Amino acid sequence: LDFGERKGQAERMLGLMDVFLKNDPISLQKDILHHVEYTVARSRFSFDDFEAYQALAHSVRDRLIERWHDTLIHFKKEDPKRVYFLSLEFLMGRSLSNIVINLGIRDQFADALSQLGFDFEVLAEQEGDACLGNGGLARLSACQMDSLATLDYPAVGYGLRYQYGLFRQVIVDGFQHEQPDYWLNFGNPWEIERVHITYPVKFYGTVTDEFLNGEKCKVWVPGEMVEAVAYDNPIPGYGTRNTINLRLWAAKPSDQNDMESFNTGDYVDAVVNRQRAESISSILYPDDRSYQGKELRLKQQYFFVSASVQDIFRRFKDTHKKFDEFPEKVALQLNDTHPSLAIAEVMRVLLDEEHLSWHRAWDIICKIFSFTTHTVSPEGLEKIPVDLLGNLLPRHLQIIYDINFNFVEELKKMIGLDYDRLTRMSIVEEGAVKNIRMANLSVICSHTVNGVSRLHSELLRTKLFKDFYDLWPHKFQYKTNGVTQRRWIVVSNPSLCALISKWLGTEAWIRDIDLLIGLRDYATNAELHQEWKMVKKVNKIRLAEYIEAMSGLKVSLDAMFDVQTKRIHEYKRQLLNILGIIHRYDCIKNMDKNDRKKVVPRVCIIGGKAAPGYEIAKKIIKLCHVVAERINNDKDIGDLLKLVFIPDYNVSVAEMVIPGADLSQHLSTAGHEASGTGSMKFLMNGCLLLATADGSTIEMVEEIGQDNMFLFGAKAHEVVALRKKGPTLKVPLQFSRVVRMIRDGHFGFEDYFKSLCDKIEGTSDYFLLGADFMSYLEAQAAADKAFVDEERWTKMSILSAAGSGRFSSDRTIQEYAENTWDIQPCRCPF
Ligand code: B1N
Repeated sequence: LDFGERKGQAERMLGLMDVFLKNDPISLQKDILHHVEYTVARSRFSFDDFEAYQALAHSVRDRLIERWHDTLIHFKKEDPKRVYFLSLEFLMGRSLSNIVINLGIRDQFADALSQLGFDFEVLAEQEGDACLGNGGLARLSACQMDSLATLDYPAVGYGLRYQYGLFRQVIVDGFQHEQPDYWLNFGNPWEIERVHITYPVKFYGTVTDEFLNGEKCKVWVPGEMVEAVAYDNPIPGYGTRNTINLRLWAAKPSDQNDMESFNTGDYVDAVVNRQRAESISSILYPDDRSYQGKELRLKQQYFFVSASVQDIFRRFKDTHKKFDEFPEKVALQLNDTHPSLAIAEVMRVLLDEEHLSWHRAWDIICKIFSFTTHTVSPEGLEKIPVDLLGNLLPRHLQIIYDINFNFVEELKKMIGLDYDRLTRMSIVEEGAVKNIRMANLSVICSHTVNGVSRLHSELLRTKLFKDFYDLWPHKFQYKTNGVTQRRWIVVSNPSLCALISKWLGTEAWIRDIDLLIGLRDYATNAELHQEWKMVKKVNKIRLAEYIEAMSGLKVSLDAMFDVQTKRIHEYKRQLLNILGIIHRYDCIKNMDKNDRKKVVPRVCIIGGKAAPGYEIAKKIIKLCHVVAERINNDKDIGDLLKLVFIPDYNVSVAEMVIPGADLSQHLSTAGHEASGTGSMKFLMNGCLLLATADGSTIEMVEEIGQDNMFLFGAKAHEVVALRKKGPTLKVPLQFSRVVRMIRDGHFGFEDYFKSLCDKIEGTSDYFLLGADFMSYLEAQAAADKAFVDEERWTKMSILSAAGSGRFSSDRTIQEYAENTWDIQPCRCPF
C-alpha cells in the first residue's frame, strides 16, 4: 500500500490493530459480548435473543467490512473495467446466514454462540427481511450480486434505499390486507451510512440557451434540489476475499434548497417543506407490471439514476482525464427500463457539464449501455407521458427528442419512408397522450439487448422488438436467468447441502455448479435414496410445523406437498390450480370407500401477494381461502386433501417452503412468463416440476429430460390460434362443472366470485384455463402415479437437482461478463 506522506503514521496504526480480526471461539465470544455492551448497549450479563442477534450481526459485519475495504482498495489499485448494475429493486431477504457462509465462518460462529448458550439458527430467525423489491426481477438482482462477488467481477450495484419495503400481506377472513413494512425500525446492521457521499439531484425548472467561451450551450436551472445520501451494503463472495458494494441511495433535504422560503420568515412551514424531500425514497411501488405514469415513481427513477451517474463520473474522473477512455472503464447495465433515464442523464452530463460534442457523447453512449428486458407483452412496456417528463426533467426531454430525431433520420435512410414502421420504432408515441417509450429508447441506445430465457428472446425478436431485430440483429442476445446455489441450497437447505457434498466428495460445487451433474451417477443408488428421502422428510417436518403454527392445520407427512408460491397474477394461473383442487375434491367426494384408498394424499400449498389495486388477483386469494375452509373441514376428506394459503410469502418464507416441497407448479399460459426463477430454486432442491412449456422451463426439460417433469398445456405458438378459436373452443365438462360449483355458491360468496368466473368462461378466457384444463389434470394424474412409486420419485428428484446446474446465476453472470459487459475478474489477494 502507498500511504505517501502518512507512511510513519500508518505503520504505527497497523501496529496497534490486528491485521485481521480473529475467528477462534474465544475471540468471537469476546467480540459478541463487546458488541452487546457497547454497540447494542445492553448489559453483557442480561440480553435477549434479539439483542444477541444484533451483537452477532455486528461481529459479522466487522469481518465483512475488512474484506470490503480490501476489495475496494484492490479495485482502485487495479482500475479494471467495472460493471455498474442499475436496478430499482433488490430483494435481499435476510443477510446473516448468507454472509457467514460466504465468509466461511458459519461453524466458528455457531460454536462460539453455543458456548455462550445461544443457538445460531434461533438468532438468525430474529432477522427481518429486506424486501426492497416485488418478485422475480428483484430477487434476480440479489442473486446476481452474489454471483458477481463470488466470481470476482469488479461490479457495483446501485439502487434505492426504500424506507418502506414491499407491503406485508395480512389475511383477514380470507381477504388480503396490506400493512406497511417499516423495515428499518430495528436498525440495519448490514448497511454503512456514508454521510459524506452525497450528491445533489435536480428536478423541474427551465432550460435556457447561454454562451460559454463563445459556444452555445444549454443551462438547466432547476426548481428543486434534493440530496442523495449513499448507504453501502457489502456483498461478500463465496470462496474469495472479494466483497463488492451495493450502494443504495436515500433522499434527504438539500441545504441548497429553498433558502428563499426561510428568508420569507415562515420557519416552521419551511422546515416541514424540506422534510418532504425524503418521500422520494420512502416507498417501493407494489405493482410489478402496470405503469400508471405517477410522478413520484418517475422522480424515484431519476433520483437514483442521477446520483449513481454522478458517482460513476466521480470515480472515473479520479483517475482519468479523457472521456474517450470511458467505455474502456465503464459498463452500465439497465435492469429493465426502470433505470433507462440513465441514458439521457449520461448524455446530459457529457454535453452540458463536460462540454463534449454531440457526436463524441453519442459515440460513448453507444458503447456503454446494455439493456435487459424482463417483459413479454407490449402492455408491459414502460411509457412516460411527455408532459410529465417535460415538467420534471425538461433538459432530459430535449435530449430524448434529439436522440429520436437523429435516429429517425438515420432510419429513413435505411428503410425509406415506411411510415408505419417509423411510427412504431420512434421513441415518441403520438396519440391522445403523447408518451416516451422507454423500451425503444433503451434498445436504440444500448449495444446489447438481452432477454431472460431462450423463448423470451425469440418472442422479443419476432414480436415485441421485431422492427429493431430486423435492423440490428447483432444487438440481440439472451441470458437465461439463474439463481445462486449459495442462498437456495447452502443457506436454505443445509441437510441437502451436506448430502450433496458427501456424495460428490467435495464442496467445490458451491462455487462450481457444473459438478452437481455428478449426482447422476448415483441416481439409482439405494443408499443415496435412503438419505435423500431423509433430507426431504426433515424439510417437510419443518414446513409442516410452520403450517401448524400459522394456521392450526395439522398436515400428514405422507402426503405429497404440492406448492405454488409466486406473485398472484392471472397469467400465472393460480386459478387453474384452485380449479384443479376443486375437481380433486369433487372426485374424492363422489368415490366409494375402496376408491378413496387409492387416492394419493396431497397438501396443496399456495402463497403469494397480489398488487393492492389488482382486484381479480385479490379475489383469487379469497377463493383459495373459501375452498380451503370447505375442504379442510370436510370429514369425508380427512388427510386425502388439504389446502393451505401461506400468508406474506417473501424470501425467508421461501427458504423454508421450497426445501419442503415434493412438487411445485409453474402454470403460466405459454408465452407469458419471460423466464420464471422460482422453478429453478425448487429444481435445485430436488423438487419435481409440474409446468407449462414457458420461459425457462423449456430449457429445464432439455437439462433433466421430459420423463423427469410433468409438462402440460398449449405451447407458446399454439396460444394465439387457440385464442382465435374463442367461442368455438369446446371446454371440457369437468371444467364447466367446477366453475359451476363456484357460481352456485358451493363455497359461498358467489356474488363476489361472479366476475372471476366470467373472466374464464366463454370468449373471455384469455389465459386459456378451459383449453388447458384436461391436459393439466392428466399431468396431475401422472404426478400422483409417480409419487406412489417411491423409488421412481426419488430418482426423478435426484435427477432434477443433478440437472439444475445450468440455472445457477454463476452461469448467467459469466455469460454477461463475457458476451455483454466485456469485463474480467479482479481477484483480491488473500
Ligand atoms: O422478471 C423475472 C422473470 O423471471 C419473470 O418471468 C418476470 O415476470 C419478472 C415492473 C417487473 N418482469 N417484469 C417485472 C418488476 C417490477 C416492476 O416494477 C416489472 N418483473 C418481471 C426475472 O427476469
